[in-house]
Amino acid sequence: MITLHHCHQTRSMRVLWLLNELDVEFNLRVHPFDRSLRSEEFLTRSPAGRVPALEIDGDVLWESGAICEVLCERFTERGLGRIPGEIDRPDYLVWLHFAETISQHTAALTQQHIALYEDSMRSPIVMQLEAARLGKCYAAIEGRLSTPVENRDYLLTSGFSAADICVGQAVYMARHFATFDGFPALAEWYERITERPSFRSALPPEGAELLYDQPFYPPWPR
Ligand SMILES: N[C@@H](CCC(=O)N[C@@H](CS)C(=O)NCC(=O)O)C(=O)O
Repeated sequence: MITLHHCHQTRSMRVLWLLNELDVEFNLRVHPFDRSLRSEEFLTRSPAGRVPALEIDGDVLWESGAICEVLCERFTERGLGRIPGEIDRPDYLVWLHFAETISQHTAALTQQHIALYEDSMRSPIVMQLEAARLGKCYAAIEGRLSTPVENRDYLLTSGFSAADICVGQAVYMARHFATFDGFPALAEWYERITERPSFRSALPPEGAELLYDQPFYPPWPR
């Protein structure tokens, strides 16, 4: 049996979205996003105390990009990965891992806006810089989606893949700090992929404790 260790609205959501999309059986263990991720028990699953962690075939994996690659190679029926030799394989790897480039800026902004609880701890310069860097990531996605290729509805020419899931989920988190203004292709693509039932099922259920309790955090000081 597969068990996903998950916190709502975090990077583990991309693994949850992928598992939903692959339509495989799994257990979901939802953890609070707090110090309990540093407990001795949790550290046996994820040595830096991070989510996601995935128990599969007697192994425990961490790192969302690696987990997504492994799952796509293990469950090939839905064609969400691209194996060595396939034409889109290099682009698949590039975009799947670009999710982390986006997420590191979102993580910094989440720390600045949410985790640091006293205004004296916050840095308006870091906030502005990190939001601007998210804008550069959006520009990269916009450029990719605007490249004149027939049927460029998704990041890969060959169609929807785990790369859309990983980048899409990273954008789901990033949009709390950077709007889609000026990025029409990104906005259309985001709407297209988040209409999927598998994404909807990966959202926090009604009443769940949220990491982001407002849709957008404007630059500080507000
Ligand atoms: N590169 C890792 C990053 C994992 C990570 O930092 N996850 C965050 C949630 S988005 C986390 O668990 N943070 C807990 C903490 O920093 O205490 C991945 O993609 O899995």
